[in-house]
Amino acid sequence: MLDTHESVVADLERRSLLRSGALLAMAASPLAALAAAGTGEGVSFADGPRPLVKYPGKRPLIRVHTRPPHLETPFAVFNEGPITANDAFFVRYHLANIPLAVDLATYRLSVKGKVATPLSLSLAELKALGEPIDVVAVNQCSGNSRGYALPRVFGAQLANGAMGNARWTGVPLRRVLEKAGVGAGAAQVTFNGLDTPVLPATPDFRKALDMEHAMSGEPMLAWAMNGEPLPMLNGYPVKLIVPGYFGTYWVKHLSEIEVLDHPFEGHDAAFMTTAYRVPDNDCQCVAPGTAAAKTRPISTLPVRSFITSVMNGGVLPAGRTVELKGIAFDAGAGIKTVEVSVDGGRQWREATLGKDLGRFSFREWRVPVSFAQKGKAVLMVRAVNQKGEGQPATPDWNPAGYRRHAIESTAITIA
Ligand SMILES: Nc1nc2c(c(=O)[nH]1)N[C@H]1C(S)=C(S)[C@@H](COP(=O)(O)O)O[C@H]1N2
Ligand SMILES: [Mo]
Repeated sequence: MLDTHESVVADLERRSLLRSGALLAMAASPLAALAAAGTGEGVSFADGPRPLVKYPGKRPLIRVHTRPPHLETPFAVFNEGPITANDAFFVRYHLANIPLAVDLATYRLSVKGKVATPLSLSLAELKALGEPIDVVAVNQCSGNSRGYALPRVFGAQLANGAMGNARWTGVPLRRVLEKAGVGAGAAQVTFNGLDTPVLPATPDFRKALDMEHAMSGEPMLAWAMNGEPLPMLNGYPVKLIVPGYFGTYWVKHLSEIEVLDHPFEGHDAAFMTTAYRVPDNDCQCVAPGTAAAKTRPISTLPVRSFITSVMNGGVLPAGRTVELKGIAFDAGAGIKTVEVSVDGGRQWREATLGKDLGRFSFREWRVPVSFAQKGKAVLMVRAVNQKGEGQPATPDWNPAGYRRHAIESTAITIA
């Protein structure tokens, strides 16, 4: 597996180097910004439809970039069911030195800092800490759907496939911290994985949670995803799961947990203190094109909903009943209602919710609809959670293009 992966990565790097000159020239062209939407994935990319690429353990996924690997799930996958298959799950890394294999004979998870007893746990020792728990939870990248931001923003131009829903098995983070013994002055806990930067000037990828959140019983250390060991590219052998929070906190290849008696800061805190921040106000948004006066770390998932059974540019028949199907999710209050419009938002009808797999999971929905007339139609879906939170009709904006959660429209043809 090591060889295959290395040669795949090397080959991809060569090809992406060859192409990068041409791509840069295109991106710089004023016409690039005008490139039309309307492909299946619907993002106005300067370089046209995005190629699929095959990595070890994965079916062909959309190549966002290759060094480090950044792969998006083709949207049609979300119509296969509420659980995202391991081989279809998206992949995101920030640093190019990623582990291609992890030897369980030498792998250790260290727990250190302001603890009574520092720990160094093998995977077997971690598993022996208590009864395993299970949670079905959505991992969504903060930048999911960034490619739709208007005005456009820097960062990976993602469509809607930088998310996935899986059943995670592991032990609560609290169990591990209790075992190490956390002192009274503990403020934050930091998490580091086995991936490292290529250059010393690049900050390592480390994340922090407040002590209270870390001890809440919700964050967990998972070794299994949908009943299988974690795929290498999704964080083998252990990944931090933070239900309801954006994927940036879900540290992969977790190797180091450190308890601090002060807020996390310094060079290696950049992914908390510089990146992954949102405007510090209620909407976490600013006027399009402006900067935020004050920011805070991104945190929980807003309500989102998607139609999965037909995509932009799709065709549905006139004059008979068809079933629309999709998914909705939030940060864990749970989805209360899903409504669908087939006339561009004038009238809405309630969908029937599918099986409840837990409050952090995708919730499936279905609704029968019919179209009397042939021609163009705009489908829309909106969800409300148990707290009464919904989705804005027009997208709000922030400089990094994080947290898109507007009501989505799907333009189709009735034939
Ligand atoms: N070790 C490590 N963990 C990481 C990252 C990373 O770069 N390195 N990226 C984070 C981000 S931003 C996201 S969106 C999720 C993506 O999880 P996945 O690649 O398993 O889908 O991993 C998170 N955990
Ligand atoms: Mo992310």
